Amino acid sequence: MTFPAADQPSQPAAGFANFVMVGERTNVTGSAKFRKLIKDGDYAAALDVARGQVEGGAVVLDVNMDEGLLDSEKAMVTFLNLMAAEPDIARVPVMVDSSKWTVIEAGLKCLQGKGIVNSISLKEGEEAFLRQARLVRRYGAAVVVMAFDEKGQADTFARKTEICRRCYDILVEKVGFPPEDVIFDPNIFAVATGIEEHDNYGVDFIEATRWIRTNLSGAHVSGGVSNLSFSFRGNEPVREAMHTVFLYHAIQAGMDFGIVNAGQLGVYDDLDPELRELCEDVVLNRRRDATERLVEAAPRFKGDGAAKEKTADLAWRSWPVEKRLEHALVHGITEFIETDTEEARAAAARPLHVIEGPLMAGMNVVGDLFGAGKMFLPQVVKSARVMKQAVAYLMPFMEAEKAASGAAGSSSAGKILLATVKGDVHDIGKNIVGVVLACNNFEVIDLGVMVPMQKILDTARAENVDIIGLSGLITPSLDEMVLVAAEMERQGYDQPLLIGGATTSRIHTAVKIHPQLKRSQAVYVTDASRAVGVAAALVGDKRAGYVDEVRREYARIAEAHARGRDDKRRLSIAEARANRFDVDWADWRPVRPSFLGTRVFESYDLAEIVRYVDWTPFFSTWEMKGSYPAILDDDRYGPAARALFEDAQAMLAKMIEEKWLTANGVVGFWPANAVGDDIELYTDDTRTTRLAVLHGLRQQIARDSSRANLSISDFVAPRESGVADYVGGFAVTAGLGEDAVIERFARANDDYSKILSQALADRLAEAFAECLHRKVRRELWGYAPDETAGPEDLIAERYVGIRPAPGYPAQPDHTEKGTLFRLLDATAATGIRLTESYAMWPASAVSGLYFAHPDSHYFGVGKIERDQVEDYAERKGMDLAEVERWLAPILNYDPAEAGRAAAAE
Ligand code: B12
Repeated sequence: MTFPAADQPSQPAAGFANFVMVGERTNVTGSAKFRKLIKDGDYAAALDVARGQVEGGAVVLDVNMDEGLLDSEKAMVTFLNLMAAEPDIARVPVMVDSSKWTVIEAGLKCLQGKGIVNSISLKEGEEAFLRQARLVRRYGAAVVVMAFDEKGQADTFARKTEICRRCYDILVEKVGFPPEDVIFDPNIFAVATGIEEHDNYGVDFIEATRWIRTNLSGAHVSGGVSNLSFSFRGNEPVREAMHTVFLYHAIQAGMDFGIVNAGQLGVYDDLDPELRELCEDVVLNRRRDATERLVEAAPRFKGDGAAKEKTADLAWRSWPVEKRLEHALVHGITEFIETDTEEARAAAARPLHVIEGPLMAGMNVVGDLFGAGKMFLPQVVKSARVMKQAVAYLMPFMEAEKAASGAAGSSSAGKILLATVKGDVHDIGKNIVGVVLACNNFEVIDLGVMVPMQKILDTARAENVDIIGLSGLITPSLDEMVLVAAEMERQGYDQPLLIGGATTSRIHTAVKIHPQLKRSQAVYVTDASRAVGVAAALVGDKRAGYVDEVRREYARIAEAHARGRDDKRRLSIAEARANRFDVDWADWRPVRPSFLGTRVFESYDLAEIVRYVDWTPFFSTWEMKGSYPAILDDDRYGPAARALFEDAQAMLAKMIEEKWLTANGVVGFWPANAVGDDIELYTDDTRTTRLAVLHGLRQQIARDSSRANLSISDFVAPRESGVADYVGGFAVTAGLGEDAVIERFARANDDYSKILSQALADRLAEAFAECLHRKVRRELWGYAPDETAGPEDLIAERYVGIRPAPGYPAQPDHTEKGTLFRLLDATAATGIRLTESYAMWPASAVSGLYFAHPDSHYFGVGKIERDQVEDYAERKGMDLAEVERWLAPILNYDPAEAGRAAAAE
């Protein structure tokens, strides 16, 4: 069952997209007002209650007429028939709610569209449950299933999940219910009651929700939210905050329906921070004294308490303008920046003085705090956003001044050109570096991604830059960087060259890039924080000394590298093959995938994908090392990590709700067998016609027979075994639309949101790969139909099978993506394109293979020798030199030297 939740005009809070709000006010047991209206027979006013719920954002209306003094059946029929006649209410599906089956059936008969029955349960045993379920099914309605069995209502995680699993199996297997028509209600109970056993009720519900959404495929989760805050009756602000906080977390865990008072829900981000934390402590059972603290604080928030807090927050608005600008910069507040900048400008002799005076002074404070480890990257990027908006405001004044007098020009620390090299699409890292450098008064010219060498060089000359900085994510970019360096030398450039990005390294810079430059110097920079120090050293008067130091260091590295290569004995490819990974193929009965060929997944549900996000790398993108969720409570990073995470959740909710991004994917399966180190794919099960060949590289590190020399082909049954094996492939992206989002934020001078959106799109791409892989294992290939691994297990890779990607250590050859894309017809199917370096566009994309064998595992090919490369080139039908270029980072020899030696023989 699907509901247009995302189309609703008023989504109440961040994190609420795709959440179906079920209006609860048309329930005589829950609303005294509605009860009175129905009892009095005032159906016109009762209809207004329904209308109010719809206007407040309810997507489904719960209608309940269970009142002792009422003829419930008659009241239900009358009200539903009246609702059906009101177009603005009739479009909303009805949840027929009653404990009496006769009332439910009477209600179902009135409904024109698909209805929902609330509820059935195992309370009276399996037989009654089956009977009711079959009737619901006959009416084509969806059903709410309470976590209630013969023993009573489920209150713990174990009981909730056990009952839901039992109901699910009965409904899906015995009654033939479509799983998406099953909505579980695992019971929301009151917390903060003062009874210790109740403290974990919120967590039990949230965790049971997560479990249901992961393990009971297709089913939904709902709950009556107002029960939660029963202890705070009479204090609406606190109740509202508790509901908002609870829903915020429950929805992230997968709760997608909720019976709530649709008109009264707060916005998570807008809650008073203190109240939010107090409520969160209670709902998430984070501290033993959580209830006490909330009870104690609650009266302060009843009435005008919150307003007082707000006034205190704004005390800084009365400070002198310089202090206000500093405060705004340090705290990343853009709200008043134009007013304050204008005030400073009006008082200054020249607009430039505002930049060089209070704004730079504020940024220096930011820089010092960052340097001292008291501010973290996300906060600094937010500060940069404030600075950028202030500068943008001043720009027209400075231009006017320049036009009038020919003056102006600022004293920047230096001019730096940044570019992601040709063939590479990724630029988060570069963007972060750009922001951090700009915060430190460097003028940054960012040429973006996929920048051809000559454009880099021409711009550097035209703009007379002091430094050129190159970025790259994938290994083919390394070679492109070497080419840029060689060309810089040939064309007479003497600017220092900064090298950065995930795939670059000090060794590669020292061994491959540094030797290209005689006039200038290449310097490898690990991260954004270090970029400022390096750039400052390269433009300052101590440049010569710094360069000498780098040169000495790189010479040492190059020597050590050469020694290491000679020392590390490698096996010949024949020896390595003799020590291949041994699988007893006679015992292996591969599962045939549910289809052969490809299947396309268009506009995949982002809300579903979000559940698979691994947040740990998200924090490392922002230079916060530590795993999620512990990082949120980390002594050092905790507050900054939490603020960042909140921003991320808020943006994610918008991304989903407003459909900023589209996720497309394609999956394929083919009959396959290994032939030597390659894997042959066939057109059909007769295995007579070859469709394609996937090429494997084998580890050549010297090993004894206790550990094999691996190749990906070892995980597929060899042709001679006669075993009919299969291989899968996939390509996914969550980044269609990403460019427009980035562009929008760039135009608004909002680097923080720009980088945040990129980092989220990357997380979604990886999560999409994870989510589809799970679907593959359980359904599409179906070799692990009973797998119960939840998202945490997926992150820890606790499942059978692997999905190695071309470029990852098990298959470092990016050109294999060409074959994969042809097999999947990936560009037509998903919109993902390959660049000349085999990077994928949009940047947030992942592609790879699927192997199902239980022994298959990730590994790194490591360095390889020329004998294998020659053989590989022949198998691939490519020139040796070309293969050597693609595999340059893993060659255990210098192709030029080897070529000379071979020619001399
Ligand atoms: C997250 C991630 C992804 C994300 C997004 C990428 C991203 N955000 O960078 C997704 C899931 C989309 C992805 C996809 C792929 N990835 Co990936 N990915 C990573 C991972 C785990 C982290 C990279 C990251 O985000 N770091 C955080 C950012 C902020 O850091 P950064 O870009 O390095 O930038 C910092 C510094 O490097 C420096 N810096 C960067 N640029 C510059 C420039 C200058 C001038 C200076 C001074 C400094 C500087 O400052 C930045 C800020 O501190 C790395 C492994 C790793 N631990 O590095 C693999 C990794 C980069 N990925 C890899 C690969 C192979 C891929 C794929 C090709 C796999 C595939 N077949 O699908 C695709 C390619 C995507 C494409 N569009 O073509 C390989 C690349 C090596 C290789 N053999 O090519 C890596 C190294 C993994 C590995 N061990 O094999 N990946």
